Amino acid sequence: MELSLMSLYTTEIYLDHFKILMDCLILFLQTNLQIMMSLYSICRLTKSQEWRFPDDFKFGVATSAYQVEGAWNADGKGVSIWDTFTHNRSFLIKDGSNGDIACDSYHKWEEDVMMAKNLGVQLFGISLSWTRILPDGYGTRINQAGVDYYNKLIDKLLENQIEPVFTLYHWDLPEVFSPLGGWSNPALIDYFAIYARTAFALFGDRVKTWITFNDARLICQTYKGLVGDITSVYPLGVIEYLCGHNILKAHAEAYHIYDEEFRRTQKGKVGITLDFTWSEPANMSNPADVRAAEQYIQFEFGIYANPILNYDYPEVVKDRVAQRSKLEGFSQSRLPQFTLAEKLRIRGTYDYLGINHYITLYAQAIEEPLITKPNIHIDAGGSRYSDTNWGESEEPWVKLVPWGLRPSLLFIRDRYGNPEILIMVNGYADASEVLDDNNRIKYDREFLKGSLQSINEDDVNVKAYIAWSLMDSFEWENGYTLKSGIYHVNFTDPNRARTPKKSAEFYKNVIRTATIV
Ligand SMILES: *[C@@H]1O[C@H](CO)[C@@H](O)[C@H](O)[C@H]1NC(C)=O
Ligand SMILES: *[C@@H]1O[C@H](CO)[C@@H](O)[C@H](O)[C@H]1NC(C)=O
Ligand SMILES: CC(=O)N[C@H]1CO[C@H](CO)[C@@H](O)[C@@H]1O
Repeated sequence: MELSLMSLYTTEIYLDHFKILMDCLILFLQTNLQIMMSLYSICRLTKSQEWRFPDDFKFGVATSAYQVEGAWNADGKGVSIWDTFTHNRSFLIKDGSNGDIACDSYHKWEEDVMMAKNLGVQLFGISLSWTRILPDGYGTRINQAGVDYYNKLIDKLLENQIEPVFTLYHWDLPEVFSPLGGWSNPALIDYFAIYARTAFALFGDRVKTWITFNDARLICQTYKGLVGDITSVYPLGVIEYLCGHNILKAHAEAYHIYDEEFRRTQKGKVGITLDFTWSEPANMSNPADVRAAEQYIQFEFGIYANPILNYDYPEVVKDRVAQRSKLEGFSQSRLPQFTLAEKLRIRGTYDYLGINHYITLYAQAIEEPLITKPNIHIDAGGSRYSDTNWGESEEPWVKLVPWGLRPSLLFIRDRYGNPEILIMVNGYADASEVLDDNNRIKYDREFLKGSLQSINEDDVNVKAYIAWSLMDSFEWENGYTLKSGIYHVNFTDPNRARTPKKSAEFYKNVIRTATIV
């Protein structure tokens, strides 16, 4: 009995202890849960702050005239080199197609604006068709129907609180200049100046961001913006330099026209958009590879950036072309020289810099090639390759290498005094009609992160991200086989129906929250 009482008693004591222990444990867990909860929210906050864009950061989408407008000969539009090229040399276009109708944006512009509005973008990048405004290219007369088209578009954008960003030249040169050798002919500088002045005068009351040229390198180093069959007719290693020389001068003229005649009243900004392919030394500890990478960057980017953001062509470009030209028997360098007055006129002609970044390549030193035909790639002196481990898109040249953007932006910061930068064209291309474009989302997310890291950690002055492209369009020599759009376009449908892809929802959320989600 005693014993049983005793055991009862002890059991009770044990139970009490147990209860106290349990209470303790619960209290312990609760406190820790609270600590963990607050730690979690702090972590989440820093995490989201980390991926949050500054308040003044702007997002946009872009298209270009020949790629979307169609209406190639409507209402008095003149003929451009891309009209001629696609009509007369359709065998050079992957699917034999052309931009005669394209996305039919000449008629469907209102829907385009609504798509941009649905995404919530602050910026809409378009290019003007030179021959829609000045049909003969020379500018002897203005085509009012073309002017009306851009006026309607601008007004609709502004009505929806979207700022237009206008590129003057996105490769559709008036055909009349083709027999003159395209941009290799300095006569084009004056005609471009007339066109630029006309555009500023017509639209500059409402358009505040101007880009003179989209991608000088692609204009000059491929046939894209020169004349139809440039590669077969013109000596490589000569024409690229003549073309670049004239484009730099034409850009500077347009800038000065804006500065002297329009800036005071219109208060806008003028810049140029350049392509930056990042070249990474194949072996960082090998000085020859480091040099090869630097040379590639200077031949592709510095050759255009340096005269504008610094002064004259980069030394290494001048030296190497002069040296090789001499060995080839040229009496002077294949790279034309700027006069002192020209260097000064080009220097500083930017309010910001537009950057197109698509790819990264490894650069490797090679033995100095033997003297053969002049070639800008040989002038650059190196070889490049991409890593087979890099994620590939359906178009083999577009690799998923997001880390190349940051060093490109750092290069600009360090060499050119941290100018304001707009990331203009940066988009993933796939070859199939997918609406669930998960690869595009992955690509965009990584590049947006790269942009944000550059802003937050490197203090690079990136002010905007303009995604390429609002919708699938005519992708130059790839015709309609490459798809870069956030919206799908049905090119077999006479109505060119547009459908948002999955990436539309992604980009919309990024813009709405200014956060990479
Ligand atoms: C990189 O270059 C250094 C210096 O030339 C050399 O010692 C090293 O072996 C190279 N590394 C590779 C992986 O080739
Ligand atoms: C594209 O449009 C054509 C013609 O209207 C239609 O037959 C086809 O189903 C459409 N394709 C898609 C993917 O919507
Ligand atoms: C032979 C030929 O097809 N010529 C065409 C070249 O392109 C221009 C512009 O589109 C047409 O007007 C020509 O008929």
